[in-house]
Amino acid sequence: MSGIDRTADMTSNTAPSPNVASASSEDVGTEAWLAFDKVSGVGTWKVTSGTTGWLKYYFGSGNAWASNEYRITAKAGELDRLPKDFTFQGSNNDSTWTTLDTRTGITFSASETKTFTFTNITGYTYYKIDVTAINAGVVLEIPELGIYAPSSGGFFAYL
Ligand SMILES: [Ca+2]
Repeated sequence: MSGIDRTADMTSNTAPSPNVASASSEDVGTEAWLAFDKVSGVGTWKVTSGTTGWLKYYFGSGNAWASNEYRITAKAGELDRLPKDFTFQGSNNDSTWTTLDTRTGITFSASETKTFTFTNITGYTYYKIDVTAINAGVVLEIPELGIYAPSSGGFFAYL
């Protein structure tokens, strides 16, 4: 079953509503939403400093997707800034998080999209990638993150 990127084409951290992008830190011009703007070559999320951090996406109240896949897309350069060791987590209250996938030693080639799949049938309104190491650079950066759910049967509206 092929998945679909369920994130919106974000134009700010809070648009289009009700989607919200946020991060552990973000520089001016490299805010969280730029990892969800569907453009990998220019817009990118970057922390203010350091090699660790998290990037979070909220689908809005009641909009719980049962994601079983996410994809990270690299730019043409600065590949050493991308996540090497990280977890992918889901939540429905932005407080209690469930680790859905754990990766170590990941590397990227220029403009590559890497797909990470895992087993999950629970719907979550919040997802985040929590990065604990990058490859060699001094600052963490994610050009594009897609949060995928199955093309059918993946949506759970908790009312
Ligand atoms: Ca982007």
